[in-house]
Amino acid sequence: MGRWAGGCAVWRRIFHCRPALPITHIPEYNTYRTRHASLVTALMPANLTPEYMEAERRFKAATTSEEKLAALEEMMATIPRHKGTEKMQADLKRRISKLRTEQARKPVSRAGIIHRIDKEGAGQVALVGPPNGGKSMLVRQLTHAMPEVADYPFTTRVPLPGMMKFEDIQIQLVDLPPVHPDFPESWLYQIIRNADALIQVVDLSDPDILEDLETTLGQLAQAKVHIGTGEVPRVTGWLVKRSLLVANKLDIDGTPEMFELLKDIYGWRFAMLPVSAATGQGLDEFRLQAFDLLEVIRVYTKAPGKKLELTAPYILRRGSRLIDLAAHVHHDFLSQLKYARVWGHGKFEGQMVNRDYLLADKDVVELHR
Ligand SMILES: Nc1nc2c(ncn2[C@@H]2O[C@H](COP(=O)(O)OP(=O)(O)OP(=O)(O)O)[C@@H](O)[C@H]2O)c(=O)[nH]1
Ligand SMILES: [Mg+2]
Repeated sequence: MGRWAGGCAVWRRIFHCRPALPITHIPEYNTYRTRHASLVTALMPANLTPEYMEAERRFKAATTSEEKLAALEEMMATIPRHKGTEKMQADLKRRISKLRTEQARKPVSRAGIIHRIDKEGAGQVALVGPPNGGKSMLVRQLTHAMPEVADYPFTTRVPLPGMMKFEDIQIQLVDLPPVHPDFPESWLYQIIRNADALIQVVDLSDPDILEDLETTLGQLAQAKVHIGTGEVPRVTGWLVKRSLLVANKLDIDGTPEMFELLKDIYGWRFAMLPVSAATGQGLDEFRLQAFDLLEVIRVYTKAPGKKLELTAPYILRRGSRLIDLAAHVHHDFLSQLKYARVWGHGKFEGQMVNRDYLLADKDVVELHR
C-alpha cells in the first residue's frame, strides 16, 4: 500500500481533499481499493507456459464452439496451478461448463461429428498407436468397456473410455482409433492433447514394428505432442506428455527377442513394458505404471478421535501440501486449519504437522481447526 500511496495520483487526490474523514468512509477510496485488489491479482505473476499461450491463441482464432471448447480445455490442462492463476482457473472452468451445456442442447448433426471424452476417476490415460497393436483388447481386458477387437486394421473408429481399477481407485483408459495418416480426424489429436498421459501400444509380432512406431511418433509430432525423452522443439504449442511404451502380444513366438531389440533401440527414450493382453501377462504392472504416469497421490482423511475407516481417498497432484488437501476437503478449512496429524509412509505415527507438510501417497490425515 505504501508504495502506491506515494505514487498514485488517485490516492493523493483522495487524501488531500478529505483528510479529516476516516479513510474507509471515503467512497472513492473504497472504489480505488476494489480496483487495486483486482489489479494486484491481475499483476500477480501467472508464469503462463508457451503451451498455454498457444492454446489461448487458438481459442481467440476459434470460429466454432467445438474449437473453442477444445482450446479452453487445453488452456485448463496447461495452466500452471498456483495462487496467481486461481481466478483464471475458475474463469476457465466457468467458460468450459457454459460451452458444454450449450453443446449438450444442440441437436447432433451427422456430418463432422466431433468426439470428446470427459475425464473421470484419478486421471485419463489415452492409448495411442498403429492399427492392430491391441489397444482395444487391452481396454477390454482392463476395464468393463467392450470395444470391438478384430484382426483387421482400423477396427476402432470412435473413442471409447473405460474405468480401470487400480487398488482402491479408478483410472480412465481411452481406447482410440489408430494414430495413422489414414485416420486424420482432428478430434483424435484433441483427445490425445487433452489426456493426462499416453500409453503407446505396439505389436511385438509385427515385422513392421519399427516403421509403425516411427509413424505414430510422426503423427504425434504433427499434432505437436512430444513423448519420451529427447529434445522438445522450441516452438510454442508443443505439449510434453508423460508416456509409457507398452509392447503387446508377448505370448507370440519370437516376441521376447523382439522386445530386447526394441529396448536396445528405444530404451533410452521410452519407459517400456512388455505385456500380453491375450494371456494377462504384465497387466498388473500395467495398472501400476499407468497410476505412476498420472503423478497423483491418494490421501485419506479421518475424523479426530474416530477410528480409521478407509473410504475413497482424495486424489491430489504429487507435490501437494497439507494446505492443498484442506482446500479440497472444505473451503472453511483453508482459513481455519490449525494443524493435522499424519499416519503414513513408515515414519509418521500420528505426528503433528503444519500446513506446509508435503503429503505422500497413502497418507492418513486428521485435520484440526
Ligand atoms: N496373440 C495376441 N493377439 C492379440 C493380443 N492383443 C490383441 N491381439 C489381437 O490383435 C488384433 C488387433 O487387436 P485390437 O485390439 O483390435 O487392436 P487395435 O490396436 O485396437 O486396432 P485398431 O482398432 O485397428 O487400431 C486382434 O485380432 C486381437 O485378437 C495379444 O496380446 N496376443
Ligand atoms: Mg481398436
